Amino acid sequence: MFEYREWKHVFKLDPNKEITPEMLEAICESGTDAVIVGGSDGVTLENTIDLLSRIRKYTVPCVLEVSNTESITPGFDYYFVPSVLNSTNPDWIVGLHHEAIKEYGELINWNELVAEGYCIVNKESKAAQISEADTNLDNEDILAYARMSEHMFRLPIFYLEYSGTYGDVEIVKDISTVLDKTHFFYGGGIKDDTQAREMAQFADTIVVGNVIYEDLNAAIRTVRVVKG
Ligand code: 1GP
Repeated sequence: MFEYREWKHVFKLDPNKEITPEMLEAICESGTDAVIVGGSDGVTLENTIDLLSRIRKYTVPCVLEVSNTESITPGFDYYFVPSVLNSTNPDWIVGLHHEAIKEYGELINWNELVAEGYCIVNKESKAAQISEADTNLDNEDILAYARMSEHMFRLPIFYLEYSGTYGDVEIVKDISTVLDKTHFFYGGGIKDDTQAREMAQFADTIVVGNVIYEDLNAAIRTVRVVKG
């Protein structure tokens, strides 16, 4: 049931970005462990359903990373729900979640829902700006969020989000030493196989996003180095 714990490599596709059928086929047939559908802005019910139905031609597991309630639709294998632990606005930690559960709580299949403790560290990223994240963090601050995820809230996933920029491998290494039961996702700025290999040494799962749209072949190569 919690097969995501076995994933080493995932691609993240943004429903708000164009992708040709050929590119999508290359991604879905690449040998990656899963495809996450998610983005920071412009995610609608329409573009989410469109991307889901196109991905469903392939056997790769498919996850919706929920960024707003309007675009939630049945048919995904999992629903990853981020809670931005370093947000300064409670809406992004529990507020929007509370509203959604108040309205749809009866309908939610809790077995498909996986909470992610997000720590967004790239100040320039859209994700940081939208969620009003406090990115003025040193390594001890980040480690405290990782420990909080595992020991205090017992979250299934801790996600270190560098979205758009390549992160600091030392902090990724340190996080890996404090997480045991909580699964560790790293995402941000992976553009080639060397970077994929470097982060995959320490993160349980690496997430590859933007480079798909910039250099598809480089994106595909990140699968091979991680999956062998
Ligand atoms: C974004 O963590 C993912 O949510 C991946 O980041 O787009 O920078 O690869 P990139």
